[in-house]
Amino acid sequence: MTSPFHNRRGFLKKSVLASLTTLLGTKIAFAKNMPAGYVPLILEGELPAGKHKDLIVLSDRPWNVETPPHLLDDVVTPADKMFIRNNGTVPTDIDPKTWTLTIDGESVKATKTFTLQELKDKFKHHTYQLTLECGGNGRAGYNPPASGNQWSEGAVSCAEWTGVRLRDVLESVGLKPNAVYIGYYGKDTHLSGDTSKSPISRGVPMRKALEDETLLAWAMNGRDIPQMHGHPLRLVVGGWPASTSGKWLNRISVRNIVHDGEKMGGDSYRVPAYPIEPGAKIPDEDFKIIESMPVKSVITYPRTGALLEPGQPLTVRGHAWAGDLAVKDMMVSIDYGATWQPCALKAPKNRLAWQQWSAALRFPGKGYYEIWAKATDTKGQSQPMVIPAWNPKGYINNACHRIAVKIV
Ligand SMILES: Nc1nc2c(c(=O)[nH]1)N[C@H]1C(S)=C(S)[C@@H](COP(=O)(O)O)O[C@H]1N2
Ligand SMILES: [Mo]
Repeated sequence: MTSPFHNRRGFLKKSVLASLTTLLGTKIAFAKNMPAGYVPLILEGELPAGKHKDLIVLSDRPWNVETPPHLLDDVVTPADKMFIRNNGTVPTDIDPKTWTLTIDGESVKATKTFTLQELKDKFKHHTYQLTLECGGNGRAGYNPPASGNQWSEGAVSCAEWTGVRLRDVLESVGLKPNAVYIGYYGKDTHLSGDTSKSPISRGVPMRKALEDETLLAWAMNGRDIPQMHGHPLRLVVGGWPASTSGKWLNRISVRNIVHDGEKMGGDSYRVPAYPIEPGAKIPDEDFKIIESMPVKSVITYPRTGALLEPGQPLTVRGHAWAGDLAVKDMMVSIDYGATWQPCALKAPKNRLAWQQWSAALRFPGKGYYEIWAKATDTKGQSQPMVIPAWNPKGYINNACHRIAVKIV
C-alpha cells in the first residue's frame, strides 16, 4: 500500500510534517531520523475527516473504506458511516459557484453546459433514498482470491439523494434516436498524476439513464454532498453497481455505442456470461457488463460475537435489497439452514431503496449459534448459502450474511 503521507523517496512529506506540527501543537523531534515509509503512530489508521472511527481502511491511496455491518444499522445511511470507494485522487479546490455540467456526445442534438445553479433553477427537484452497493462488495469471499480491495459485507449504503432527474436534463438538451448509453466523467484525477487519463468513466444504457430515480444530485441526507462522496454534483443510479454513480460529475456523454470509458471493458465490472470453473480463463467477448445488482441482505443487529443470556429474547434486524427489483421475502435460520423463520419485512421508502426486516429469535439453550439471513426478490430469486459463481474480479457475491452469537 502506498501512502499519501510520504514523498517518492519514502520520507514524510514536508506538508505532512507541517500539518502534524499544527495538530500536535509541537514539532516532531528527530523527524529526520524517521525511517523511509514509516507512518508515525499518530497517523496510523487515520480515516478521512468526518468518518466514524470504526470504519475499516482497506486502502488509503486511493481511499477505500468499508463499513462494518453493525454500523449499517441506520435506516438512512449517515455520511459518517458511508463506505468510500475511490479509484483516483479526490479533487480539491472545488467551487460550486463555478461548477458546470456539460452534456455532449454523438447522440445529443447539441452540446450544452449548465451551471449548478441553472440545474437547480430549471428543473424539478426530486428526493429518493437509493441503495448503492459496490460491484466488488463481498469480494473477500472468493477463492481463488480476486485482486482488488477485499471488501467483506460493508460496501453498501442507502442515503437520501436530492437533485434533478437526468431524464429531464437530457430531454431539454435533445437526444438523437441513436442514443444507446450515457457515460460520466468526474473531476477526480488518475493516481499516476497523468491528467490525460480518467480514473473511472462508466455509464448505463438509456433505459436505466431515463428512469425516474436516476438523479443528478447535489445533496445527500438534506445537506451538500460530502467531499468524499462527490461534492458538488453526482450522478446517482440506484440498484446498479455503485461504480455507475459518478462522483464529482462535470460531464455526461450520450453515446451511440456502449460507453467505452475507463473501467467499462476487460474484466472491470464484467462477469462471465456463463458459469466457469474457479480460476478459469475465458475470451473477452464472453464477458457481460454487470447491470442490476443481485438480491442481498445484511444483519445489522446484533453485531457478530454478541453474548446473550439463556432465555434472553433477541430481535435481529437488518436491511435487504434486490437491485432493480424489490425484496419479497426475508428468512433467518439459527440451525445452519435446516429450518427457516420468516421475518417482518417493510416496504421500501421508494423504488430502489433497501428494506428493513426483523425477527424475534428464541434459542433452545446455551451454546454457540450462527444466525443466517436470506432474502428473496420479487422474481423468486434467493441469496445462495455458499459463494456464487466465481468470476475473475470477484464481483456480485450475494451469499447469505452470517453472524455468530453465544448464549452463555
Ligand atoms: N468520479 C468517480 N466516481 C466514482 C468512483 C470514482 O472513483 N470516481 N468510484 C465509483 C465506485 S467503484 C463506487 S463503489 C462508488 C462509491 O461511492 P461512495 O464512495 O460515495 O460510497 O462511487 C463510484 N463513483
Ligand atoms: Mo465500486
